Amino acid sequence: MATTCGMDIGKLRTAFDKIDKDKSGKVTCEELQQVFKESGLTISKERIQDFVQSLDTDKDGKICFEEFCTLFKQQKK
Ligand SMILES: [Ca+2]
Repeated sequence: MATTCGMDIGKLRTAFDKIDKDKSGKVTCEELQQVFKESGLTISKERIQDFVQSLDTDKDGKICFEEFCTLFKQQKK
């Protein structure tokens, strides 16, 4: 069974799909900012771009599902 450090991959997928509003399979800075806004958090575009860059291992400027999963792997340490 596929798990990511104890996290259910299905739950991660659900969370990812929620952020990925246009279902492109990749999360953009704009989509992330929208999610934070809906949560009542105002985070500057610069900070979101830094965050995306820190996860963006293939440097396409977007977060794919695989990159999204590494966020949870890193947090476990
Ligand atoms: Ca990427």
